[in-house]
Amino acid sequence: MTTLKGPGAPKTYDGSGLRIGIIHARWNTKIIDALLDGTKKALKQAGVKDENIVLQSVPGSYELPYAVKQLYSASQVQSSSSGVVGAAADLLGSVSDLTTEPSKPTSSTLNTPFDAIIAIGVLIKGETMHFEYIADAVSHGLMRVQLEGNVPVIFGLLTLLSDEQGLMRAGIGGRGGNEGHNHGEDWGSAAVELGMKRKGWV
Ligand code: DLZ
Repeated sequence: MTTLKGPGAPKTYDGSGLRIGIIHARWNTKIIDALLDGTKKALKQAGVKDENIVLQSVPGSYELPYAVKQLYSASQVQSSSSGVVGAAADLLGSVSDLTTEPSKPTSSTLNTPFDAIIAIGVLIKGETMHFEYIADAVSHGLMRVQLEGNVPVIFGLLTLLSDEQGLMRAGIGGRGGNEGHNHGEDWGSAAVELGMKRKGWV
């Protein structure tokens, strides 16, 4: 059944030839983790291979635009060099420094430019103006990165007025038996569609 809101009936794409980067903030981890699950589920359903999904994290949403830009630049430099040497290796090292996760990009996972990058963050409004400043800066920053870098950047930033809004949008709500909808699934599908459009295949 189609609903009034949302991206409409999903289109089917073969994402098996795509490389997708995901950068997520670590603030509000429970919601982030559910969104990541939804995102990866949609990517895999579209055929994107595990080894072509590179996951990185940053402390908070404010760091997302820089991290997306850096990850994409590193993959571009790497693809135009004949190996992980010189400047490419230096850049790769600085990208790896963005996270403490064990699954850092390696020479084998960062060998062609990404077809799309998904930026995921969860901002929850507090008592101060922090929320407004970060939401505005990140929205504009991500748009700049995608237009100036010529790479699709999927806007996975939830700007929420309450925890409950976040749980519902991550599909882990629960009031009245309604768990909500996991927006990560939409972001994964959007990344595949835009990745294909970037390649000019559709
Ligand atoms: C400081 C801050 C606050 C108050 N709230 C959030 C939030 O709800 N979601 C989020 O992703 N990040 C938050 N941050 C952290 C900032 O995004 C950023 O990491 C720090 O200000 C350091 O630059």
